[in-house]
Amino acid sequence: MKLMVLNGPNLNRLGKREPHIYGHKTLEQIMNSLESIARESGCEIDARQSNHEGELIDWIHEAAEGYSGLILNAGAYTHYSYAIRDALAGVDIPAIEVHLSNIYARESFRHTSVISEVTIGQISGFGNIGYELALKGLLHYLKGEEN
Ligand code: CA2
Repeated sequence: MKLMVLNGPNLNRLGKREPHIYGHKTLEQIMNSLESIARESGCEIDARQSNHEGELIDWIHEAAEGYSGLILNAGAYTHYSYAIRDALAGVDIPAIEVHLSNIYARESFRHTSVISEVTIGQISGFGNIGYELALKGLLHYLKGEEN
């Protein structure tokens, strides 16, 4: 089983600035550890990052062809990108939204996610562990397990 993990704008700066908000680990470290956890569960992770909305949209379309699910931290696009929302709505694979920080405990413009309605769930505020929680939730969903 292949899963795509997408990270949006500025997340390539993780671990370099604002560690009090986003932690000390780099995106590469977080994705490497997610990949090994995924491997233990018998699935493959394809992790990508882009600062460009259109590229993220192209990758969402690509995920629909040959990937079983999607984990997405859309960064600030979360709060206003109807284009990313439409892309998610237009594909048939399940997506989980991740945020390192608790977006509801921050500035009011971060309290809105325009993509959560088209995801199966959202994880916010657990730092880098949020990606592992999303992986667990996505695998649970894909296996069709009961609660
Ligand atoms: O909490 C999250 O994961 C966010 O998606 C991160 C976005 C932010 O716009 C969302 O509201 C919440 C921003 C990521 C910026 O990451 C940086 C990391 C280090 C230095 C500068 C930016």
